[in-house]
Amino acid sequence: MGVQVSHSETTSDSRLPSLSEPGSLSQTTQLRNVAIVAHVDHGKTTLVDAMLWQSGTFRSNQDVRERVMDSMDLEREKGITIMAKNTAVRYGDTRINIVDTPGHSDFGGEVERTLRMVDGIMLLVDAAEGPLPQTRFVLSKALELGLPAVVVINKIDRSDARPQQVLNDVYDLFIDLEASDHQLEFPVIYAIAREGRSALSAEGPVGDLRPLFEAIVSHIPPPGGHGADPLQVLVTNVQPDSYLGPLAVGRVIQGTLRTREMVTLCHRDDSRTRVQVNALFVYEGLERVEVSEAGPGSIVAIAGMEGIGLGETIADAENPDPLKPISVDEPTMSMEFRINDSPFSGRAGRFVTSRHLRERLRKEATGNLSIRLEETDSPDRFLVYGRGELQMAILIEQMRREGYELSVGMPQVLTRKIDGEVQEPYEAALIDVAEEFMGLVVQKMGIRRGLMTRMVNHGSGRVRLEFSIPSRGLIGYRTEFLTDTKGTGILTHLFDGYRAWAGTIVHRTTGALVADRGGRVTGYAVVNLQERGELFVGPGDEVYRGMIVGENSRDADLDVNVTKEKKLTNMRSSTADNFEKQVPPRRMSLEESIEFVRDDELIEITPSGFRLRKRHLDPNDRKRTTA
Ligand SMILES: Nc1nc2c(ncn2[C@@H]2O[C@H](COP(=O)(O)OP(=O)(O)OP(=O)(O)O)[C@@H](O)[C@H]2O)c(=O)[nH]1
Ligand SMILES: [Mg+2]
Repeated sequence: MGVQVSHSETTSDSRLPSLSEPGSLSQTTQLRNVAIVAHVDHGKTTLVDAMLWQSGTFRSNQDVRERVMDSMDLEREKGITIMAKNTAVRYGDTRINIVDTPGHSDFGGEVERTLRMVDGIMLLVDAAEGPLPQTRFVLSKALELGLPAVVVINKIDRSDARPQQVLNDVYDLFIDLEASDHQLEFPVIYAIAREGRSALSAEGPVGDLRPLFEAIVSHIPPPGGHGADPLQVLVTNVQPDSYLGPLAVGRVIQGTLRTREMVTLCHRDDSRTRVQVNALFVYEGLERVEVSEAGPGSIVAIAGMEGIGLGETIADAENPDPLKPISVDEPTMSMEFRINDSPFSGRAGRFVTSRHLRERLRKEATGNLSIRLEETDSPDRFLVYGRGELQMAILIEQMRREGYELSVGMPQVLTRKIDGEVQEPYEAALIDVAEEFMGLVVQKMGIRRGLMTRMVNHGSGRVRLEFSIPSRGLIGYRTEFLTDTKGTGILTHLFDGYRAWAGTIVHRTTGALVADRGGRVTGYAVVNLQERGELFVGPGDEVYRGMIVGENSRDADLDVNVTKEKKLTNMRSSTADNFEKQVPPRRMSLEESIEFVRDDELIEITPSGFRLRKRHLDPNDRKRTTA
């Protein structure tokens, strides 16, 4: 939980505020723990901004950037939340701990474990888009844990908002997910998170966020647990800290944590270790504030917890009684991570060996419950298991920025064999497009073995289509879908269980243009080759043999010479007009590259950028393996 903290305020603990003094905030009736959950982009982080402002966390003249909780570089660049993060605000006498969560389905694991920290959720739903697959996923997880919800219909300022219908859909969703009677009695708040405004009815006067704060205080129960009981802290995150060592973040379920006291770390494998609480923090706005003790319901960060793992329990020193360890849904896909062994290896990166790669991936698997690492028979090759292409792309991008070089293969789905039948993961895909694109989308989904299960026409010119489709079929489809719908379509999907293997699905119908020798790309070669397909390189770029330099318009690979110089005898014809005819190269993003590569290809990743290549750089090796 990447809340940025200044360590300068750390002082000796004797004068620190205690969270369990009578009359202080720790009286659990004055505490609420709530997670904000929704489908991607429905406005969670924006709403947290507004809650921070209106609870007086910032000075009125303070310069605070938008979506301040999205503090990671990649979160800001991509405009999405990747990691769940904690903050706390005050409303009157009540302290409200809020956990902002990511809405993208690849990061569903973050949400799952976050829900174990809270006593209720704010379920945000876009007033135009309505409940989408991730709304369903997060709500089902919350309902399973017995949590109550406050429903926030957000973005009622949208011109296409249809809050009443959306609310009906939300009720249907609760019923469909078998919510209890109590869970069905959720309060509803209508909001414009971007303006920090809310109301109790869709037509009602829109004021500040007081109705939302009131709904949280009255509908979400205060934490249970007794301060005098043996200690139990559920660890939901472990973050490295260069000053304090590993910080365990979690919730005090019962008992009281005190600095300098001994505790027992109860590990997943039933082993135990005893350590001392070196320092204890709670969240306050965007800061971490040191305290001397913390009671039930507190969300804390604890220093000195060397060796603690995610989902494990910090328990009483004498009477350790561990909680059930947190588990999250199984991964559905894997990707091969290997060292970079291209001819350009080591040019740009600081960490290039298999040892570096293994250590980094191990660290990731320890700190992220939804990522698993498997070693292979080769020390240069690892299998990383996770939930989706975006999750992988984020990990790769982080490693690249940290100075790693590596190469990765095409994402693979995880199959299972059940009663002799090979099964593969399926997704429930939900597509929202303008009517005019429907035909094309249905056709493309059909090619990818998608079966339409439902169609709703809102009468607004847009249709909503639901498909059941092998996860495999969706790999690589997003870019094509956006092109086909001129960027206006919405495509979301959610893992929907294992079913029979659907047979062959053609992932890419085009071949690659492959450099047949190394050197620098010439403008002359570019002009001659661009009729064959689309080039990924431009004049001056350095290439090596076996590197993919473009997409062939035919289905087979083609070896080409992109370094060809014009013959001297042709010198008289102008070289300038060559440049005019040049089509600029297509520079693919990492996600696009991941969608593009086939099984016999790799993406080479370095701090200075990435390239596509054939697994076998030597054309003779390639012929041998395909023969
Ligand atoms: N029109 C309108 N736009 C809003 C409102 N609230 C948020 N937005 C916009 O919706 C977009 C997504 O907002 P975020 O707060 O990042 O959404 P999020 O739910 O945190 O997204 P993830 O964390 O990636 O799942 C941003 O462009 C916001 O400006 C609103 O009330 N009305
Ligand atoms: Mg967000």
